[in-house]
Amino acid sequence: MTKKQRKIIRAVLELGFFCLLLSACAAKTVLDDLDRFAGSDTGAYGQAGMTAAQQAAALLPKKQIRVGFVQVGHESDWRIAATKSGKQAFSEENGYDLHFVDADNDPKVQVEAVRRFIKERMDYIVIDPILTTGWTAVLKEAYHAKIPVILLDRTIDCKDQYYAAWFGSDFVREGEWAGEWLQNYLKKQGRDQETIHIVTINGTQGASAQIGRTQGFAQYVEKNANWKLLAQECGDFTESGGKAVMERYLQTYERIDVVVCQNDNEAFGACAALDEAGVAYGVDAENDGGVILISFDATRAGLEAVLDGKIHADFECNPLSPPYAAEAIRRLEAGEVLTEKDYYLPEDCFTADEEPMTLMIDFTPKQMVTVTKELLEDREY
Ligand code: GYE
Repeated sequence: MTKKQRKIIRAVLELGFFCLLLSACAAKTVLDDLDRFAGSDTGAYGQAGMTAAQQAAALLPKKQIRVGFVQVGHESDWRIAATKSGKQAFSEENGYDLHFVDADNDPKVQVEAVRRFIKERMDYIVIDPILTTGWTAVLKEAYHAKIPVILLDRTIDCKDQYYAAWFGSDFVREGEWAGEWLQNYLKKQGRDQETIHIVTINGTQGASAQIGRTQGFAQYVEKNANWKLLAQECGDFTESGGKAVMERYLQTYERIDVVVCQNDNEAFGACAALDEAGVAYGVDAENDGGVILISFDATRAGLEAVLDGKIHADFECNPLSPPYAAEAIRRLEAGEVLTEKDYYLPEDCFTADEEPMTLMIDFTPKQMVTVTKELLEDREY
């Protein structure tokens, strides 16, 4: 081979290598430029359809989606079910790199976690907010960093442009269901003229679940002149909190007819306090003046207590919102636009009554569901 020939071969090889390098760079650019929200001057959520870059990226091997998820804590059975659902929905198998933070009921920890997620450039941020307040500044930061935020469960006071979607429950409606049930139940018992002494054990003060359930039930307190709301203390959605509040109530009030617990764990705490004080409660004791217990969440343990006749009625709050968030992310990744901001999850109202009543609110009937052993076996949480 002559010198000239070798030179030509080297030039061809170099050119080939250069072309390879170029195409690798091009692929990288496609990935880097895969700004899901490119061209959207309305912030993180304004784009419709798939761009050429997105279509090209769809052909490349899938990258893991980095999700920062800050959870309220681990205060209740409901919360444990919600966390389990989140870890499953955002598992490695499903293509996620999940960064999970348990805020242990500390709002400051939640905001700090979100700031860290922004700094670490997560692809998405998922928040179950402890409180409704304190979110605007940090959500603005996420918005300007073009990181979509998905809210689960509790709501926040913040312009809806700062989050992509919310999946959760209608807490006011849950409170109304409880009120409607009690009103009908007392009527059935012929107690609609009797003075009914009610205490409530509220959830974490300032959480939208607490605010909504309180508001919904209050409408029925107003409507029923014979209901006397004695006290509304905070049990922080925990069993120990519920027990401590119930103990105080038992020391303070001579007569209590109804205890409204804003979640199942508080109800378990209330049962423990009633047991210790030797006060009768539950379906069997009721005709002898026993206390009527109402609860929210309808977790497995809660429904077992309904089946045992300890809790009269339990109003479900669905903890399985994370799969909805994962579906929202799938759609955003595909360049689709979410048609709604706020999505309500399906939920039921449970009773041990074999002839469950139909609750009617705003001309919308809600048929209650009787708890059975079979029903419990089929439930996910
Ligand atoms: O009722 C309670 C939990 O935010 C709806 O928080 C949720 C509430 C739920 O700890 O058990």
